[in-house]
Parts: sequence; C-alpha cells; structure tokens
Amino acid sequence: MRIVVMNGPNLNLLGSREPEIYGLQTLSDIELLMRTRAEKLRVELAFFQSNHEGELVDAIQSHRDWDGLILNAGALTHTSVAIPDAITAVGIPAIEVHLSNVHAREAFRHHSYLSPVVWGQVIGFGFRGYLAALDLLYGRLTDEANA
Ligand code: CA2
Repeated sequence: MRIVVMNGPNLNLLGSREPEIYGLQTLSDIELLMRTRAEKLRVELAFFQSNHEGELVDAIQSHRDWDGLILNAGALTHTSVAIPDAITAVGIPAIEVHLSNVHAREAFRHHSYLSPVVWGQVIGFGFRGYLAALDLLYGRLTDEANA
C-alpha cells in the first residue's frame, strides 16, 4: 500500500514561527513520526511539499496510481480550484488535514474548496492529525466493507 503526503505553501516553515497556532514540530519531525507509524503498518510513504499550486497539481497527477493521499494544501485550501480538480481527476481517496482549527480562525479560512472531493477532513489536532489521517486511510484501504 502506497500513501503520499503532500503539504502546500509555507508549511516548510513549521516549527519556526507561530508555534501557538501550528505547534513546535517541523515538517521533518512530522515526516519522521509518520514514517515510524507507516513502518508498523507496512505502508510505503512518500512526502512532497511545494509553495506552488501547479507543482502540487503535477504531484497529484504523478501519484495517480498510488492508493491514498493525505493533503494539507495550506492557504490554497481556500483559493484553489485546480487542486480539487486534480484530486477528482486521479480518483484516489484523499484526506484533507489542517493543523489548526480553521473554523475558530478568520472567516476566509472556514471555506475549503477541497472538502467536496476528499473522503474527509482532520482539522485542529496539530501534528496528530497527520497520524490520524494515516490510520484512517489505512483502515479504509484494508477494510473492504468501507472501500
Ligand atoms: O492549519 C493548517 O494546517 C493550515 O492549512 C495552515 C495554513 C493556513 O493558511 C490554513 O488556513 C490552515 C498556513 C500554513 C503556514 O504555516 C506556517 C508555519 C510556520 C510559520 C508560518 C506559517
């Protein structure tokens, strides 16, 4: 089973600023935690981060034959039509993750263009949301009843 984890704009800065909103963990810390969990589940993981919408679209397309996608699109969540179009086009099950509780923040963060095309959202649990998303996708992909 192969699951790709993608992160959008500015998430490469995690751990350096605004820890009260996004936590103390860097993206590398999150990657290590996920790799440790994935080894136990015998899941192959790939990680990708970009500050550019088109690069994220390219990455989604190039993982079209993977089994699942975990995506924190950052601010592009609230603006992008191309990213949900790419998710629909490849047809792989995706989970949208947000570190912060976007619904407790500014109104412009309350709307997600991804929400109609993803399997579900994990919002507001910090780095733990990525681990939860991995477990949720693993459960779906190993449980025929829920596939
Ligand atoms: O809560 C999330 O995970 C977000 O996707 C993070 C985005 C934000 O635009 C979304 O509304 C919610 C922003 C990521 C910025 O990350 C930073 C990390 C450290 C320092 C500054 C920004």
